Parts: sequence; C-alpha cells; structure tokens
Amino acid sequence: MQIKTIKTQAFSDQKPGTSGLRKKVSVFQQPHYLENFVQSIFDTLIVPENAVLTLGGDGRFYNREAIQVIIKMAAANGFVKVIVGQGGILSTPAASHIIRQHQTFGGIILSASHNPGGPDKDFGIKYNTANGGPAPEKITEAIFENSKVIQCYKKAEIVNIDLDVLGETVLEGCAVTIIDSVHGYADLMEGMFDFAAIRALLTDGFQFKFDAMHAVTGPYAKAIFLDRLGAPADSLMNCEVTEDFGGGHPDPNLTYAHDLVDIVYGMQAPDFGAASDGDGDRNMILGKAFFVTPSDSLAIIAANAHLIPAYKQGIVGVARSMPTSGAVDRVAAKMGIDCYETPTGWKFFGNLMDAGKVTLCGEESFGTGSNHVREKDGLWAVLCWLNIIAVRKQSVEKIVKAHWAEYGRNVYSRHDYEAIPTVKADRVIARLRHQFDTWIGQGFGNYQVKACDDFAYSDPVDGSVSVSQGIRILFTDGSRIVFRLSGTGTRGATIRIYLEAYDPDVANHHLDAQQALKELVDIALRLSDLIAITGQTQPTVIT
Ligand code: G16
Repeated sequence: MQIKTIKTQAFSDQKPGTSGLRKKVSVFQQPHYLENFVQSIFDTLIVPENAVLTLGGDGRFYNREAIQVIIKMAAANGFVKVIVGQGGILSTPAASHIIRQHQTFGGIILSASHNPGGPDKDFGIKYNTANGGPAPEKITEAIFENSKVIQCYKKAEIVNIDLDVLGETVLEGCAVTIIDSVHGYADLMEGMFDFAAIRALLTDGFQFKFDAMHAVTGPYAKAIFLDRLGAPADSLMNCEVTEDFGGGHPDPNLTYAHDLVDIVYGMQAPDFGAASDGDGDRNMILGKAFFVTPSDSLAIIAANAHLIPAYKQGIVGVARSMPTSGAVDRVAAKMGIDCYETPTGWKFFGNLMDAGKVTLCGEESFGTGSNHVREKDGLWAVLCWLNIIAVRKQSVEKIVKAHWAEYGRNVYSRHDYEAIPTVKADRVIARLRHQFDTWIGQGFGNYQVKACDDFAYSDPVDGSVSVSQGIRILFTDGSRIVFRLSGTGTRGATIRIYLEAYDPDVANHHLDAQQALKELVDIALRLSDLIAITGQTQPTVIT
C-alpha cells in the first residue's frame, strides 16, 4: 500500500468540547482540517499491532466523505482493519457496542449529535476508547495539543470503498469490513428486555409513537419496533435518515421535537411518545399530554429496574451529572446503593461503570443509559419505559405520579440562552464567580442561600480532578440554581440555567413546573444580571 505523507499547518481551533470536535461543515471542508484532527487523534494513541478501528456516523451531510478520508488515514496509520457501519451509519450507542463486541482499539464517531445537519450546518467527530466510551479529558487534551503542532498527516493511496455493500475489502495491509449497522445492536436490546411482554403491549391496542427526527435511529427503530416487536407501521415517524435531518433540529425536547409534541398533546394523543436525537444517544419520554423530565426518567428507571430482565438481579449504583436533579439520589438512598454526582459529559460515567460502581447513569440533557455500552442510549431508554409499562400496566402519568407520591418531586427545568456573544456569556459567568461567596447566608424571597460553589469533581477511580464545572447556588430547603456554559454549541455561547425545587408533599405540588420555579428564575436572573449583560430577555429554549 502506498502511503503519502502530506505537509500541513496547524489550525488553532481544534479543541474538543463536551463530546468531540463540533464545527460548521464549511470549517471541516477546509483543506486539511479534518485530516489534521484525525492525525492528531492517531498521534495521541499508540496504535498497537493488529489494531482494529470502528467507524461510523449519524448520516448527516459530509458523513460519507469524512469516512472515506478516515479509512485512508487509518490504513496509513497502522490499523489492520476498519469496521464501518453500512452506508457509513452507526448510532453512537451502536458504535459503542461494536467497539466492545469486536474489542476494537476504539472508534471514530462522526456526529454533531443533536445539532442540525446540512451543508451550512454542523458536523462533528469524536474518538471513543476501547471501553466504548468517549475519550477522557487527558486524551482529548492531548489530541488538542497535538493539533496545535501538527506538521504532516498520512494517507494511504487507495480507492474509495463502496460503503453500501456488506462485506470485506482486503487492501494490502488493511481490511475494510462493511457491517450491518443495526443487527448487532438490535440483538443486544433483545437480550436485555422482555420482548415478549413489550410485543404483547404494542400489538394489543397500546398506542405508541416514536419520532426518529429524520436522524440515525430510523433504521434501528424499524428493525426493533416493527420487525421484532410487531408495532404497527404508523407507530414510527420521521424514520428515513436524511443528510439534513429533514431541515429540522434533531434534539428531542419539547421545543425541537414539535412534530411529536403536537401529536402527544393533540386530540388523538397516543399512550406513549418518544423521540431520539441526531446520533441516537438522547431520548425524550412522553405520556398522553405528559412530559417526563430526563431527571425523573432516570429515577423511575432506577426504581423499576428490577422489572427489566437485564437488571432483575438489582443495580449496584447510579450516577448523574451535577446539573441533573436529585430525584435519583432519593431512589438510591432508599435502595441503599451509591449515587455519584459527576460533571456534565458522559465520559465521566465510563470510569465508574468500568470499575463496577454503577449500573445506571443519566443526565438532564436527555441522556440515560447503563453499563450495556459506554454511551447514553436513546432507544434503550424507550425500551426501559415500554418494559416497565408492560409489566406495571399503568400509564406513563400514573407511574410518574406514583413515583412522586413515594419519593417527593424534584420540580425541575432548564432555561437556555443560546447564541450569546462569547464575551458577554463569559462576563455573566465571571460575575457569578466573583460574587457567589457574598450570597451565602443571605435570604432572597422565600429562599435562603446555604452554600455556593463552582463544582469540582475528583474521580473516585483514577483520582483525576475536574474544576469549574458549573456554579451552584444551594438553598436551605434543598432547592438549587446552577449556571453552566454549554460545551456543545457551535454558534457563540449558550448559558444554561438549571432550576430545581424539591416538593416533598405531592398533594400540594404545582403541576406546572414553570409556575413552581418562577421565583427561582427571578432570583437567577437577578443574581446573574444576565438580561442586562446579554440583552437577551427570554430563554431561547425551556425544557
Ligand atoms: C454531550 C455529552 C453529554 C452532555 C451534553 C452536554 O451530549 O455527550 O454527556 O450532557 O453534551 O451538553 P452541553 O455541554 O451543551 O450542556 P451530546 O448528546 O451532544 O453528545
């Protein structure tokens, strides 16, 4: 195989965010841009002999082109085999499964997750390690350092591979295997859940609606819900993967999953609605005109895990990201298992799962998952709910309300202020950082501040420390306000305000979370001076 070494110059902006490098497609299309980042990944890894790479993406615009480039570079950098999902398609959880199942030397996943796709939208790339999970900070930092000093990259001079035809192409020194993107993942799910019970539910009048948002879960949903579980074809919507996700924003929340939300809150509301994002790792769960917060979803899955075959022996522990509500903490306390609070980002859960400390994890950002893979998993969460409903034979709303009656309710909401000029967003955060010490002990309306900090985490497995992970204002009654800058946006900065109030007395709770959290919102805006600094008077997204 002929290998070409190509001279290049470093770009200065290749710092991976919460989940890899995400930029506009036009940025990735600059000569050498993708290649520099891929070479920086390979330069960071010491590729062992006989190393195999998993490769796939969410099917967005530029996916196929990027895959051809990466195959050539993997071959030139010593990989003996590249396993690629058919058509270049692999959902993030399916890629994680393939890395683990085939014991590959990690994988490259091409996705900008829930960000829109298309020629003038976003693209992304991340490296997952051999455990199937996102690379830890020490690796992503090293990739960034390498990207700043790179001088050349290596590419094999080979023809493009036909990504649509299953089978192996043996090139001199490197084989490329195109595998079915869906089958292995569907088998994994079938082995974990009570498919007979779910099939009985879905074929017996229970109305189910799943929205793939024109993104990667479409083919997975067809294989699992239609072919294996017998759901009627009209249970699925937006299940053809398109390069621009149908022109939509594939983020499964109440704002962006509006097609589904309209149905679930309409006259013909199904019993259950769910959506997943661009790369299939996020999920939103809905009942009839009823929204389940991701934090509640995690707590309810944990409390009912014993009803699911994969967890019938029990769960060893749980973890949530810091801004996620404390609902799952209450379940863990009752079960007598550990509950870990980590910074935002799925990578922090990997160590805990590898060390056997936790079974289930979740984040307020519509991510839930377990140790079956090392990524959050949208369809897995949907199957958890279907399995629980099939056993309990209760509606989503009834299950949630019974949970609140038992544990109390962590009333929760997140307000996002998107596309703020970075300097202004930094000013908001800097102001909070400088002032929070002075608020301790002070009263604001009905709330008194107990403590404030900038969240720091010390990993209990490897001792690594992560600082500045979000500003917390903790009140004496257990309520919280958290401020954090998003690590996944590509337009300016996004400030997220997370609001949580604990209501132990479910009989008196306000059903409307926004109403219940109104005073906390006012306090958050007052303390941060966000409106004056940014000029943005309303959040762009409320979940
Ligand atoms: C990524 C990470 C998640 C994290 C989220 C936070 O999600 O995988 O673990 O919770 O980012 O996003 P932000 O920094 O914008 O709040 P995804 O689905 O984009 O890969």
